This record gives sequence, structure tokens and C-alpha cells, in this order.
Amino acid sequence: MLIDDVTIKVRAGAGGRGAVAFNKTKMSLGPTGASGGRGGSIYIEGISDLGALLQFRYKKEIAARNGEDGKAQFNDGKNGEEIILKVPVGTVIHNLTTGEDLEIISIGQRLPIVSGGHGGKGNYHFRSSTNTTPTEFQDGLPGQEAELRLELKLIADVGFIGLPNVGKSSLLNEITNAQSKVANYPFTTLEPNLGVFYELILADIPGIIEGASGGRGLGIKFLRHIERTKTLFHFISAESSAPIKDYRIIRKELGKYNKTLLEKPEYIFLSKSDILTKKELDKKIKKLEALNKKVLPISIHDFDSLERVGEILRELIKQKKA
Ligand SMILES: Nc1nc2c(ncn2[C@@H]2O[C@H](COP(=O)(O)OP(=O)(O)OP(=O)(O)O)[C@@H](O)[C@H]2O)c(=O)[nH]1
Ligand SMILES: [Mg+2]
Repeated sequence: MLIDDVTIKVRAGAGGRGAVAFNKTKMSLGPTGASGGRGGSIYIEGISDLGALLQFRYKKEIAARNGEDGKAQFNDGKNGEEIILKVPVGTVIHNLTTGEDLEIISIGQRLPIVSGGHGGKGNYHFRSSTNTTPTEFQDGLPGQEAELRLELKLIADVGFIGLPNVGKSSLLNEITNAQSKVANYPFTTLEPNLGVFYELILADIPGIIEGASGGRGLGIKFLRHIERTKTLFHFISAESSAPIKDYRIIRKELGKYNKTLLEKPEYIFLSKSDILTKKELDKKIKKLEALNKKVLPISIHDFDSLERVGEILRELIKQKKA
């Protein structure tokens, strides 16, 4: 199960307390109390593993260690160890405590989230010409705390959308290294799958049905994963007797989720074209042309059509680089 929305609490470590100590030899009675260590801070770093938020399913509170207290003989307390939480690239970090939103957009990118408290000064730091035996010290400062909502929004270039069972996963498997599950029934895909076509990342999301925005089927929770895609491939099965109706159902659900999804460049693929005769196919394409969009018949059994999909993708790569 893909965890793509989770709320956690993070707490940085407190600083250690400063020490009060004096040199024990008779000749010098000077102060030697050292400072406390700094509390451990917490960072978030991007990795490629899409499943990385799973670690927070059961462990929702993460605390870094406190700094050690200062010691005698100028020995500062050790700093608390820092913690680096690994999250998938595409994770949006909503800091519910500060209201700030951050985003992890690349592998290895590291963001500071909560900082550890400073250690307190020991009495050595309070010595002066008028007070050679100070007994002052400072407590360490508390570490920062925050409640975070981690929301994974895949960063893909192309999103595959459509009703269930229209061949989205089949095409992904055909043209990329993906091994998305394929079967002849609706809702085969239960969570988004990614495939890579040269520099492009393609996201195959679970099928959407009428009423998805109200929670039917798998709902629309996966639409967040195409919010940031540049282009949509909209699949309509050649098996359908009402292709325009199918198209409108999906558009309606997209619009209900987020109007900006409707503004993305969209290619319409009339999938499984091999099951129709040339005549039947032309008739269906004609029908779909009423939508005033480019309609491309495709079939995983027709090499030429896959080649045309490849051309579209290569064009998108060019646009991406420009
Ligand atoms: N004849 C034919 N069958 C196809 C083609 N593409 C996919 N299929 C079949 O259609 C069925 C559904 O394919 P999937 O790729 O699982 O469809 P999907 O859109 O990912 O389905 P969901 O994950 O349920 O949304 C499978 O039985 C595939 O073998 C095609 O080009 N031609
Ligand atoms: Mg599928």
C-alpha cells in the first residue's frame, strides 16, 4: 500500500545544561564548568523510493536526542545526534505549526525542519576580573517542535487517465520498463505506477469512475499525483459504445478535483484499436472529433501506433528541454 499522506510530530533535542565546577588544585581555584551540547536537529531528505513514507505509518513521533550537560575541566557536553528523515521526491511538507509549506523536488535535497536548542554556558564563561569564582550557569534551550503533514505528489511529466480497464497500464508496460499489473477487470491498478521513457516520467494512475469525486471506486485521492504533470494522456477504450460520454465522465471528475487539471495539454488515445475493423474505428474516431481534440487510435498489438506514441513523447522531451 502506497502511503502518500501522513501526519507526524517531530521534536528536536534540547540543549544540555552548562556546568558549575572549579579547578581543584590549590594554586588555581578558577572556574572550569563547560557548556552543554546542542540538541539534535531534524532534517528531511529526498530519495527515489516512492514507498518511503511507509515508515511513518506506525512511527508518528520522532524526537532527536538532547545535548549532553557540560562537565568540569572544560569538557563541553556532546551535541545530540541529528536525524535525517528520508522521504520520496515529490513530497510536500506542510508545517502545520508554522503554516509554512516546503517541497522536496530532487534526490539528495536536504531541508532543515526543526533545530536543536543551544547548550547553556558553564560557569567558566562567566568569569571576569571582578568575579573569579562565578557560580552562574545557563540551562540549555528547548528544541523546536512541529507537526508536519507529508503529502506525496508525484512529479511526473505525463499522467495516464481514463476509466478502469481501458489499457493504461498495458501501454505503460509496453513503452517503459514498468511492470504494472494488467488484467481484464476494472481496478487492477490500485496505486500509481511510474515508468520512465528516456527523460520523461510517466504516471499510470488507477481508473476513475463517475462519482469518484464523491468517493466511488478508488475515489479521486490519486488525482493529486497528476496535479503536477505537464501533459495528460486520456484513454478511451475502442470497446466503448459511448466514447464521448466516457470522456466527459472523466473530465467532470477532474474538474471537480481541481480545475487546473482541465487546462493541461491532453492527448486522446482510442485504445485497443485492434478489436475494431478499420471501418468501425474510423466511425468512432469521427465521433470523437466532435471534441475538437487530436484523437490517436492505439493498440499494444500494433507496432505503428506505439511508434506514434513514441513520437509524441519525443516531442514532449524536446519541449521539456527548450
Ligand atoms: N485487444 C487489446 N486488449 C488490450 C489492449 N491494451 C490492454 N488490453 C487489455 O485490456 C485489459 C485491461 O488492461 P489494463 O492495462 O489493466 O487496463 P487499465 O486501464 O490499466 O485498468 P485499471 O488499472 O483497472 O484502471 C487487459 O485484459 C489487457 O490485456 C490493446 O491494445 N488491445
Ligand atoms: Mg491499470
